[in-house]
Amino acid sequence: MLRIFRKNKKKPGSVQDVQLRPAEASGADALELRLEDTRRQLGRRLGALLTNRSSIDEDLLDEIETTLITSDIGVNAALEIVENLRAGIANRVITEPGQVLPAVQAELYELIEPCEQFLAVDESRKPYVILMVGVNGAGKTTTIGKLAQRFKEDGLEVMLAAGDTFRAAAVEQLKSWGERNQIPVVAQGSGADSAAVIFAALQSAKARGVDVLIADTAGRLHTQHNLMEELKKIHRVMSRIDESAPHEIMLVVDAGTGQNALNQAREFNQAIGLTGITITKLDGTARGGVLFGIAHELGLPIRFIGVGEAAKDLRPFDAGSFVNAILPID
Ligand SMILES: Nc1nc2c(ncn2[C@@H]2O[C@H](COP(=O)(O)OP(=O)(O)OP(=O)(O)O)[C@@H](O)[C@H]2O)c(=O)[nH]1
Ligand SMILES: [Mg+2]
Repeated sequence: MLRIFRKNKKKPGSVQDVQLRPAEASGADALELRLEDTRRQLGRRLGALLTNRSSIDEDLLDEIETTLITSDIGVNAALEIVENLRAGIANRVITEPGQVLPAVQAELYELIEPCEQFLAVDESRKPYVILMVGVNGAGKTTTIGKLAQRFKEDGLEVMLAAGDTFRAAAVEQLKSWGERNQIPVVAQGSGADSAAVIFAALQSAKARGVDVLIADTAGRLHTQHNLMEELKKIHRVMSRIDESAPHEIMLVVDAGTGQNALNQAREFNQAIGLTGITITKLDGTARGGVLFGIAHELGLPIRFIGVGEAAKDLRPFDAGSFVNAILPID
């Protein structure tokens, strides 16, 4: 049986539905507030372009294109959006300036909606194995802690593997999340072989009938050949115990790195094959537009977005809420 993590999925039937969707959280937790910097960068600037316009001209389309590109959406995605607007104008679907902003919103939604694919824990896989990868400081370990807590609240039995054996502090960081939430953490001393730790954890998780095993790994750059080979080795030793494992290879990227996050996604995907992405620190950056660039270029499932430090701030990616938060239409 497939278990959908967070069952509150409400798929918007049309672009109109998206605009009418209520916010999931209110007050300081509202997504709009958490994504304020990106909203200012993208939504407000687009809005300002369109106020007091009496007609649509080529200059306006150019300015929209520039705004999209400078909001980290990426050149290709920006060009495509503006091309579609141009077609809408030619077909007379868009006839007045007031229709432009909703059309951009619809374009952004269409672009990113296919990436709204919630993480589904397949309960026939025991354990369901998630391998977390990414560059240094992206938010891997924090995301594991938040995820583990949420799985546990969802009634699943969770185990963590301290596969970042480079720094003793990394093991401690994972252990403290585990202790806070009474979640077992399999670890060995620093300097241990990462693949060996993860292998032992998977054996133990299987023996104990744990539902979900999440494996942490040390931060690395795709250019560090040995470290990328290490990830492949981890993959190989896991499949010796369960040939379908890992069931999810999740890249964690820091939204604040902008176009670099897109590069990381491209490179890690090429090197080891990703099944999902989590984008963190959207609460502290104006560069959230990069999600559209990632969606446009890679089309990988965007599993979660991180909008703060607390466990509740790791939210399943919901395309409609995301687009509404950064480009609200009054
Ligand atoms: N504001 C904010 N901070 C976050 C978010 N996610 C992670 N952080 C912070 O980012 C910092 C780095 O997070 P880690 O989880 O240690 O990153 P990591 O990828 O495990 O780093 P390495 O193990 O060094 O590769 C920590 O201070 C986290 O609290 C987020 O969504 N919002
Ligand atoms: Mg870490």
